[in-house]
Amino acid sequence: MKGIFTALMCSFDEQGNINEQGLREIVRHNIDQSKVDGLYVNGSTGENFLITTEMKKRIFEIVKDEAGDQVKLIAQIGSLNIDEAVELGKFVTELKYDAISAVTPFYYKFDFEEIKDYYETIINEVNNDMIIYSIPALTGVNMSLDQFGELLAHDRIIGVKFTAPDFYLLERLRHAFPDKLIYSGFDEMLLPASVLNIDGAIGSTFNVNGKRAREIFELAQQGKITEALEIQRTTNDLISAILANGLYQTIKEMLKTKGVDAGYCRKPMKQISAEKVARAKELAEKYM
Ligand code: HMN
Repeated sequence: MKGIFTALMCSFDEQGNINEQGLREIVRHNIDQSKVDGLYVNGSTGENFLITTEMKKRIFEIVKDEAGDQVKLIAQIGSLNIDEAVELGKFVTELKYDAISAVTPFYYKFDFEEIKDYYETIINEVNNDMIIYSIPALTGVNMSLDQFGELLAHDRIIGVKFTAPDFYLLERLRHAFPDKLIYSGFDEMLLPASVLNIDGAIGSTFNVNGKRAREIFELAQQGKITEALEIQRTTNDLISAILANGLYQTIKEMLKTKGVDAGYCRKPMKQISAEKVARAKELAEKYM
């Protein structure tokens, strides 16, 4: 379960329906071209919070069918509707996903007792390993070292996807939990996270920059920081350009340039202008 995991995109048509063939092509691109170690399915990048339960299930099925056992698969099943989280957790466990992951419950400003109960409810009902998905910038949920510790005390809570720029907390977590899996979530900060001995990374831009991500991660593990920084700089030139042009839309347009039918984003995400589509093509030609 270590290494580079792509936060998988999903291909939707212009009406917002799943484009099955396109999704399969995205999976193949990540496995065959980028050679990533695993896929993180139905996370933020998969537009998970914009789709129905049935669509989530269909995506889990298609990805498993296409990927088989070629790479590790983590299913993001977290939901404000805890019944949905449990239902999806059971569903992907039947499909033989390697682990589940759940975003911290958001919107209602739950206290830690409620957050803990959410994770315990899911792991008591679903017989699979759990990776906490912490992304405070989007959820508003900031957990302390002690609170992470209370969750990680469960044997079946095997790790954290840590998507925050708090390197002090990341170092403390690594030090306190050497046997748990810690994944970094901000691709633009992969090198400093790798220096702190993370086990892997989960990122959206790996859909188009997976090879560089692996190089950064592996060079850092070998202590070759100057070489890794060079690649992080190139990566960050790309990430800055992607963020300025529209994150998920630009990654999809870059994939399309390479013959992968990545489709469109779901509303309320907008479609980008022709000018931005052209910019995405330039980025694909330069960086992929
Ligand atoms: C997911 O759940 O899809 C990803 O793991 C999320 C991942 O952490 C990405 N975060 C968001 O998209 C909000 C990053 O890869 C991010 O897109 C990248 O670092 C650019 O800022």
